[in-house]
Amino acid sequence: MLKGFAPVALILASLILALGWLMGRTGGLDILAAQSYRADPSEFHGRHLALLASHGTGQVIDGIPVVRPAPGDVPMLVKRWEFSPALELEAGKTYRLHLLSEDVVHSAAIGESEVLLQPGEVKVVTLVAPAAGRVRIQCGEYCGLGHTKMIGSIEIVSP
Ligand SMILES: [Cu+2]
Repeated sequence: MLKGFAPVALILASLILALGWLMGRTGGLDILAAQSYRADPSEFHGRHLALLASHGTGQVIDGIPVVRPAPGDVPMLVKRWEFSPALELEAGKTYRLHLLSEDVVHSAAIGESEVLLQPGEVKVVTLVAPAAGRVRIQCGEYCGLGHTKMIGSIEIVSP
């Protein structure tokens, strides 16, 4: 009896795990595409500053300015140990995060996806803001002492 049950239990357990994985995937964030291009750092800085000036909310989280960008392109500077700016995104809208590392190799783990960030190369991550809550954005490449605390802020707001 027990002898026959063990393989069945194993198969059942695998099925449950697979199902959980699938649900975790579909329940996650929609990352539509990731592309890359090379950028001139000072030109990129200019775009970043322009975004802060035009869409900054005036708030600051842990020294990082908060921006509520219009749907579309959002230039984000990445460096030890921050993602700037902090974002407020509107539920259901599509954004293209342009991520540029200014110092060493970092990565951006967003939802279930992760893109490697080499200095000088912009990675574009297209995402649809989920219905509510926060989107986790975090560095996944060891980049020094503050690495484990290198977590950006993306909050979903209603229109
Ligand atoms: Cu890191």
